[in-house]
Amino acid sequence: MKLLILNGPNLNRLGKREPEIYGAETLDDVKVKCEKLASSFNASIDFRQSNHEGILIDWIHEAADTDIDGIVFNPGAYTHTSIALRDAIASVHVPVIEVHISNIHAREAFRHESKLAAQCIGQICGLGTFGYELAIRKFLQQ
Ligand code: CA2
Repeated sequence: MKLLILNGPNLNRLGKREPEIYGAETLDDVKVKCEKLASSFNASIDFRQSNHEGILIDWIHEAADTDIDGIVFNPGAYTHTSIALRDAIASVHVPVIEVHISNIHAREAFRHESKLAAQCIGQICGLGTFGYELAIRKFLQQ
């Protein structure tokens, strides 16, 4: 089992500002946590972050053309805007779980809508970075 963990724009700033919304962990902390969980189930993860929509699209296509079994995707603010990422998810057979650290439904109105969720097998939000672990567990069915 091989999973791709994708992170969108500004998530490289995690732990540096707004800890009341996103917590104190850095993205590296999240990566280490995800790697530990995956390796305890003999699975491997490829953990990536980009601030660029096209790069995220290329990585989704690449996952479909390689041996990736599932994608855990925190698309950042592209969640609320990107038809191109929606189409990228729709264009591959790899299952995707959308993850948000914060509860997007309890925040500003512009964050309530996800352009991507309907193309994903599910959405996890508001549970902090534990959401990444839950999504990994879902793919591993543990
Ligand atoms: O809650 C989430 O995980 C989000 O995907 C985070 C995005 C936001 O645009 C989404 O609506 C929900 C923001 C990415 C991180 O932005 C930071 C801002 C300040 C400090 C650190 C990160």
